Amino acid sequence: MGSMVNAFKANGEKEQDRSNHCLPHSPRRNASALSIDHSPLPLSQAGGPYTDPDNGITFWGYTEPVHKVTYGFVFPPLAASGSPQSNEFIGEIVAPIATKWAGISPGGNMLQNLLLTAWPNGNSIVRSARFTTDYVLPTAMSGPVLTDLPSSKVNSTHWKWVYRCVNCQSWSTAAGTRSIPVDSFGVPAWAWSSVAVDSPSNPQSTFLEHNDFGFFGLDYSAAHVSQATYDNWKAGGTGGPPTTTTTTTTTTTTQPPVTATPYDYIVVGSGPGGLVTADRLSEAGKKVLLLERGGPSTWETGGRYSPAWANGHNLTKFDVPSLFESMFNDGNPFWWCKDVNVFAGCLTGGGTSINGALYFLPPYSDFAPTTGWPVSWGNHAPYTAKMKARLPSTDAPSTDGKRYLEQTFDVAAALLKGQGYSQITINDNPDYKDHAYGYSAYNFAKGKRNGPVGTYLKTALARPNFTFKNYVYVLNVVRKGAQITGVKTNDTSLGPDGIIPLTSKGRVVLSAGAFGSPRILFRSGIGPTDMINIVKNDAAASPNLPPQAEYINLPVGSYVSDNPSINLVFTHPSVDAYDNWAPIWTNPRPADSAQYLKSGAGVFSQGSPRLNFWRALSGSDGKTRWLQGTVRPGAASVTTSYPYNASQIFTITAYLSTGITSRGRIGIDAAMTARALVAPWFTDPIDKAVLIQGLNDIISNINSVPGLKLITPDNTVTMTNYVNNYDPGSLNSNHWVGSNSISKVVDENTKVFNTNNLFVVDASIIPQLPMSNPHATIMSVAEQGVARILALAGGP
Ligand code: 6FA
Ligand code: ABL
Repeated sequence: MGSMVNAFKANGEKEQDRSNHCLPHSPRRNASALSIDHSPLPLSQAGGPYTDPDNGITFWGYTEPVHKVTYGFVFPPLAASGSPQSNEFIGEIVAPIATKWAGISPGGNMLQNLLLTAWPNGNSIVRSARFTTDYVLPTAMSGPVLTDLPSSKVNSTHWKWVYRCVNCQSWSTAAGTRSIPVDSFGVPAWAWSSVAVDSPSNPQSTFLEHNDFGFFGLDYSAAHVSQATYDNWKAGGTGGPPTTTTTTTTTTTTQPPVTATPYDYIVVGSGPGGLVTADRLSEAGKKVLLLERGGPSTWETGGRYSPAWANGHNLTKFDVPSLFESMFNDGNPFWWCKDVNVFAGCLTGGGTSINGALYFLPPYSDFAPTTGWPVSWGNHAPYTAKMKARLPSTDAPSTDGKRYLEQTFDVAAALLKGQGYSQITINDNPDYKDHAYGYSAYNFAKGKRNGPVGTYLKTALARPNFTFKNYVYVLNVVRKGAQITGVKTNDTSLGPDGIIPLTSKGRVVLSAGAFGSPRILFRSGIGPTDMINIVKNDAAASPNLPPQAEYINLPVGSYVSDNPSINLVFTHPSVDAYDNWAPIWTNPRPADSAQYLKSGAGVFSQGSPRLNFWRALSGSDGKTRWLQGTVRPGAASVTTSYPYNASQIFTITAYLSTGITSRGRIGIDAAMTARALVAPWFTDPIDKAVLIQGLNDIISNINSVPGLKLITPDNTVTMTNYVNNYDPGSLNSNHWVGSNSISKVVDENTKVFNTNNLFVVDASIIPQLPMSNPHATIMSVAEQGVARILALAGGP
């Protein structure tokens, strides 16, 4: 692809690239997210004060451990209450020379934020303030005035940019004024690249998207010095004690000792796996504690992040189905996990509170012995039936029973019929997955997101033996050899050192997701040696590891899969691209929002997908692989040489699913960020060949549908080249499974091997990709998993 102007969002990439390469996250902005200030990030990611020996300036900042770049800030004194804050700060970026450019967003997210980027050019630093409202290359930001301070330099090992930034604490955006939270806690974001910018002498140079990014917690309220000290530093002066303006009074009152309540079961994570598990355990009368690192989501759970147009209607972003697409272009997406470098929901409901809500009952093949499930799991249907009874699906979610915005359904149905597909009601016939299509099925009810939060969590919360806590980050399990005695959290009000104990026969169930559960295991001394060594080298985490003789070596993080997926973008004159969903949060079509507010009906009661289809394909290795397709109005990116009508675009995403043979690996880096160490897509070239075949089949009869036009790829690119040149990170489908595969890391009762009382129930135990978007399969797995845990002797 080479360098290009629109480098943050390179041509041919699809939406998922945001998850891997841009900054999808940001700190909170509303009441529910405020409690993130309770530091849900592991301590190892929190910054603090340090003095730069070159200039004597005391900065508050952080050296991220992977690329070893330091980002620091220092502010003038906080204004007296009621007065406006000063609008400047001094900052620095100190980077090893391998850093070809680095960037910092003090506000903590890429969109709508002050972004400072810098790189070396010969012996000088070239830098700029930039801004963007979308995940594209940020461009010059008007307002900020940058002055380089004298200690900026480039030498053979490092470059350092020390700067004063004026008009930089607050800035205007189309959505109002944004500010750095100078009087409280913030989560700045950094971006890093090993690829040089296109024209290093030009501050406005284009450059390719960052290779890496991350976050750290910073107490901005502490990062202030006296005006005299600040004035000295901003004028290039050095040294001087940092006369802090905040005086801390040490209280001598002794707090009463914290007492901890023991539980029969501690479930970690309130995603689909954790909610089913916790509900069923509490239903059985056990004393259950469910811990969730994030905050509330839907209105019913206490979430209050609502669009202005729904004021007074008790509806949040997580309630209104059509707001799904706005998850990806919000300036303050506090719901993404900040220490997982792909999309993952860190809030009540986990992924099910932010996902597309496609809900497909698992076919028999999801649990067939050939897929890696133990034979004893073969009779799985009763568990799916239990789930279906609790959470029914609907493919006509509007409260008036009508379907809306169905043009893409009609066009895609015409195409598929020509290839011998039959229309079915998808969840009436879960095993019919070859040449079948139907209306997209969702977990919505009464015009709103429902999922496990609206069902399982609700019944659990009604029981006196069930306790749910938000904003509690589980760092590790506490264990003595094989016996788990409790969990260590970041919340010291819950027990001495944040440790919550188990009752004598108690058990812990990890449901922290395909990235979160492996990380907890590594931090508990369970996993491959290289991962435990990373924990050992982390000053904050290492003291919590058990003695080395008690490490449990298991392939945690291996055998990972996710669907490789490719977007095809089309136009058709009948299609309403629904403004590509862009205005739904701020400025929706008035008739549609009014209809929804009045009766829960209309376009707003559905997500974005309109049609799903499946077929089987055979590979040159004699194996069968299934392909799933999802059709939706709009598109994340269009690359075409054709003129086209943007109001008529729609996307078919093709996912390769059950049967894929590629596998990857999940692990942590030195910052304890969970990430794919080996990407799971196309490690077997036959997967790629089969997907290309499937894509070619999808468009094989395109000329039989009058007016239908494929615009991405266009006729200058063959399908094979389109797939070959697809950004690898963009193949991500957010359907990660397998990092604690059953029979490899957990036994057939979901118990972690070589432990007495530690279990995992979430996407991570699924040994092979399910047929469809996975959350229904995950919940149904949890139904069987928790039944087995309850049946297993020796428990509470
Ligand atoms: N799946 C579907 O079936 N249909 C869809 O339409 C669909 N769409 C999406 C989607 O649009 C996006 C953007 C994403 C990211 C995923 C989608 N998926 C879809 C996938 C589906 O949501 C996931 O496969 C599913 O949620 C995974 O379920 P798990 O139970 O395995 O894990 P989660 O990540 O949902 O939940 C883990 C929970 O643990 C979170 O709430 C997290 O905050 C919490 N947690 C993690 N670490 C923790 C810790 N250390 N301490 C306390 N809590 C922790
Ligand atoms: C899923 O299962 C996928 O994980 C999501 O990626 C997908 O949504 C939903 N279901 C709905 O089909 C897409 C959005 O439609 C895009 O707009 C978004 O950019 C993309 O997810 C991000 O991965």
